[in-house]
Amino acid sequence: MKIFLLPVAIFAIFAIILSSCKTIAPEQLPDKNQNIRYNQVGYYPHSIKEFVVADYEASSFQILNDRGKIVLEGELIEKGNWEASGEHVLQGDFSILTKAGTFYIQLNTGITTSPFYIVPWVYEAALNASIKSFYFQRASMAIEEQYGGIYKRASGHPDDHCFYHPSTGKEEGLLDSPGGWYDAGDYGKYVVNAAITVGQMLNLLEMVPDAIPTDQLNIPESGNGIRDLLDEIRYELDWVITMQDDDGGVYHKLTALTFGPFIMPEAYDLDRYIIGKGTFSSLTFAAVMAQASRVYADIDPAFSSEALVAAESAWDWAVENSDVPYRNPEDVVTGQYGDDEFSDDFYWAAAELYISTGKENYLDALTQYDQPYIHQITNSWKFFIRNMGFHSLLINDKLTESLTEKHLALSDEILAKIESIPYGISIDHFEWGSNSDVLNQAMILCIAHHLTGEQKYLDGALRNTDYIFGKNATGYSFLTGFGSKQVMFPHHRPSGADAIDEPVPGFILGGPNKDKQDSQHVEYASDYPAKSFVDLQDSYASNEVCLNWNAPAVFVMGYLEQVMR
Ligand code: 9MR
Repeated sequence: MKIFLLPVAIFAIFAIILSSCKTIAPEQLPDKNQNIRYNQVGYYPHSIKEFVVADYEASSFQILNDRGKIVLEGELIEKGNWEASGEHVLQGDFSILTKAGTFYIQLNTGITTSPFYIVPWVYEAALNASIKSFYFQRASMAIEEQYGGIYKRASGHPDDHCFYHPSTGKEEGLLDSPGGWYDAGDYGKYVVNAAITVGQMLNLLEMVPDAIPTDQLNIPESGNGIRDLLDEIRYELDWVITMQDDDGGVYHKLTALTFGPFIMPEAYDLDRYIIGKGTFSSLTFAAVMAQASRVYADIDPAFSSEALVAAESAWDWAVENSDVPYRNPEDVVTGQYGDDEFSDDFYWAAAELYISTGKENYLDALTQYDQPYIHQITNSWKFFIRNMGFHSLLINDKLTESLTEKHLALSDEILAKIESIPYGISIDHFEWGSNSDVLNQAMILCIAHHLTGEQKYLDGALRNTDYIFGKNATGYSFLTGFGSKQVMFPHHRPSGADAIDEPVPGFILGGPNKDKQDSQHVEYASDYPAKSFVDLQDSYASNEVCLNWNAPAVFVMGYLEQVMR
């Protein structure tokens, strides 16, 4: 018995030490990883383990443990030049090292990386932080010290007396629309981005019901017997549902007329407006509410029924008002999230409503609004909508015969792309929010793995996730608070205004963006698309945080934590 318990105890102590380790700010570390691009958080014992050596001459590498002992040696492989980064790329592969521990990489020239872990729970802390980041985004609520630690703050944006902008079709009155999450680095709340964000995370819970069961993330609802992820999502849904008009139509957003300065939520004094009402917001609302009606059916039947009624009335409104695009009115400059092509939005809403109700009219709508089985990267809040429909149908065993084959064909295309790019990742085209493109493709691959059990899809998802944590042309880890080369100045109002050096942890940054829409405010160090990133607060086009960039990170890490342990 004792012999059996000892390794378990050592393992548990190791886990506690690791999870309580404070991540080290980059200036405390020697700048060791300029040329070696690797997953700075680490790798699972049984995952593929690759790294890249960029623009640097070396021929072999060693993996050393934390006592400096060489545990593995290997050759670097020539991968050619990558047009997107302008770099000459070599690759190292130490997948055969399956031992748990702390390790670092050393090249034959002597340069080394910082230490990283190989452990079965390698993404646990990053996953928990990426969920907790939604808590830090809560509007209309103070972040108490007992939950937020040094990131405690007062409540802001009560949103209990919001004016109707004329674009809503209303001329008078006020809307009580409190709660929900701030969208990003700004303090706006946008229905369409809320919908895709929540939808992606609910997808995971429908696909893998045991994923992310924790009720111990230290949010106010922790310990209530409902997993924290569902409590956190509910905080958003309770706001989203307030955005429905009496006739079923859904308002587009709740923001001020302009973006305010970098101040804390409680210092904000701009008037808040309910703005726009259209087909896009109504359909994405219908989709996510229909999905929520299933996921919350057992834990809150009353909310579940309310959500389904709301979803069907939003759908009915959209059928009657099938072409009402949203564009910012002249006096509004906050995020637009506009769309004027609705067939994919009808498709997602029909898919969720069909799964939830089984009604023929929604099945017919799936045929009427049939979509090409593609993944159009960039602007995922707009273009990933059709994929949301495909994924929910597949996950809920509907139309699987026709969809599975197409999903796998798309996944194989993504794998072929990974093979073709020297960095072993799936994108070479970088626009605003490119990190979410990488993660959305990892999500597609996770679903392919779920459907088939084939290792190649899991490997693809892992390789893309390595990109997020440092195996990229910037060398940054793109999750705040994690990695040895961290982003310190995200475009995130509380992080900029709270007088704490480290940004609020758990946020995925936008990532490299060749279009550099903010270049009048900041100077980028490189013109190469894959390097078009700068860690400056003013870089909203490369260094902002956003809900729909975190959601696929939660999906992917939640899935990996489930299948890789
Ligand atoms: O993520 C959005 C990106 O795809 C668009 O190109 C960009 C410009 O319209 O807007 C991004 O979304 C921002 C939103 O409009 C307002 N909140 C912050 C979002 C992230 O930058």
